[in-house]
Amino acid sequence: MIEMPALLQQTPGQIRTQGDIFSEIFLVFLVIGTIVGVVVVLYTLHHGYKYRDTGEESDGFDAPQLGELPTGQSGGKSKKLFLSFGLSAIIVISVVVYSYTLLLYVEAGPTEEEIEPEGNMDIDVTGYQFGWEFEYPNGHTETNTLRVPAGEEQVIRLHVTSDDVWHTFGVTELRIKADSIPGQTSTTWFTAGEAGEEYLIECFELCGVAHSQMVGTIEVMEPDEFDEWYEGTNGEDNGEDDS
Ligand SMILES: [Cu+2]
Repeated sequence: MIEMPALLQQTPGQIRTQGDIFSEIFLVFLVIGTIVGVVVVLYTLHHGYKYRDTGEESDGFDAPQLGELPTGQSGGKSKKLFLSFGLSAIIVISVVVYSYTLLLYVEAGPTEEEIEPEGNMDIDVTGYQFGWEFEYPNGHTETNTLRVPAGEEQVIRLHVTSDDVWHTFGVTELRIKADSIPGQTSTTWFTAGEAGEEYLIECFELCGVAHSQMVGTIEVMEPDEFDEWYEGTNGEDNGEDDS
């Protein structure tokens, strides 16, 4: 969907996670910010030195006297000003367009072509005071533990809502966060990665006395193990991962 410089590209076939995207945006901003910062500081120091007060008449340079107002610039200098404004505008607009394009991808998630045929699982998440309920496509529900199959092309889509007050579902390690608001559904997604991993789920919206205990775990299982577990759950639509 998005063309990236070769340096920043992922291995082909691998889905770019939200973590990848945010690290990349951070890196790009860091590099551009460093370059711009170095140029501005060097330019300032250069001028500070070039136009320093040496006590003698410099050739052709008409330094303002104390109390004298600068009369403005013309010719070459206004061109320089125009150029610097132009360059800044180009840099800022490019960075805005670039981040916005990536954030659109973060919102939408990988496209159908990027995912394996059965690599898409929709899970409903409901926040309540004080915990998380997960409902699988077959109707099976779990509290505070979200079991998911491993796999870099296994995309888990979460549809998050709330039963009572405002909460926010978030997993720092996966760089995902979604509002949990009664009457509304917000969506986020992740790929679980390797089996055996565990991620901490936390509530990121102060929601009451036990807000800090409103935690859960994402357990990443071997796909076979997951299928076995999932088929044993008491839903009506056993064995089907996609709804
Ligand atoms: Cu909460």
